[in-house]
Amino acid sequence: MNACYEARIQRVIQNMEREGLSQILVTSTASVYYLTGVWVEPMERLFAFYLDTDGRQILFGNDLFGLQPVPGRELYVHNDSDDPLRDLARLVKPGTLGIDKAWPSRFLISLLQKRSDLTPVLGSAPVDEARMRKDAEEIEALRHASRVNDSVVAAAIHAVREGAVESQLAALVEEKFREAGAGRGHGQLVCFGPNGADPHHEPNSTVIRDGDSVVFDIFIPIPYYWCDMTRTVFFRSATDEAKRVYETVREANLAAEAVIRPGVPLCEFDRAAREVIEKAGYGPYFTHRLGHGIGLECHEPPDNSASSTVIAEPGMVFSVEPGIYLPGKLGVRIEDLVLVTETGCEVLNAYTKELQIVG
Ligand SMILES: [Mn+2]
Repeated sequence: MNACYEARIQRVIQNMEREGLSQILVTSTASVYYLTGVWVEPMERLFAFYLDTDGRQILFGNDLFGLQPVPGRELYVHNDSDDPLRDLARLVKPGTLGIDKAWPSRFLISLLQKRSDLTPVLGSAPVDEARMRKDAEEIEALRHASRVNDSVVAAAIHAVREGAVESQLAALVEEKFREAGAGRGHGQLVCFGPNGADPHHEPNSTVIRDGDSVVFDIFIPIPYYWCDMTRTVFFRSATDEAKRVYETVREANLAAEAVIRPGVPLCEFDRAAREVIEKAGYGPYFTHRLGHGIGLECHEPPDNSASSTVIAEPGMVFSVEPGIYLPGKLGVRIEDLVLVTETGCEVLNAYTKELQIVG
């Protein structure tokens, strides 16, 4: 088995021992991939990876998934006519079993009905904690995805002109990502003017107007690790208020990035950004947390919010994305991904944050 997977398994086993868990079922697509290199989106079928602290590894899945046996990892396949839990229910040990937070209850309840000697507990933490600290391969994949995003966002901003339509710019972004190797998923928020005041506005047939803020929030996995960057520009002109909002958000983004280093709780990064926005009088209009962890999933631990108790450690990657949303007027958000380093942070996005008036 590839050395990086073996190292990750060992890290998860250490986390299990610390938490007093001797066996876990890992079932989220991203977490199984992280530990095995096998990417399966099982939909309604059963897919699970069993791990115990003796290092026993068993993969359970439908034979349609094309799973292959690998030295060091047992494989049990079933087909659509079988009871999918047949082997799993036979092989887990009595006692406490850590269950993935994402495992469907139809499987969990069925397992418990077959095995009254099991005590299920939430068992995602050992893997989630390992996934929070990215290893060298993951960091390289995340850097690559963000470099691609820099060039896609540049192309999208370059395409802002008279007659531009939100959904057409979104389609252009999609096309650029396919060319760059993004295989699945989609994620582009393109918001003109007042539409940008909704942080999750979906691109539609809105046509650009002079003076609009244009928010590009661009996120996609390439091919497994996500990028996620937001830039806001203005079309042809910007009011004094729009410029003031923009500079406040930019200052908030930079203020947060300036205090990111190991040993500091993540809530302080949110505080640093929020203070800038509050001082400028826009506190009530920064309506969401500062950011989210990212990796094999677009949103994953650690939470980067005012209530986050996580302490920053080298290898963590999360977004820094303050915004100000003025209903009926405009939205401005500036988002980078950052990697916590030994001494501070590395901003993975290089595209400029200077105020730009385009078109
Ligand atoms: Mn984001």
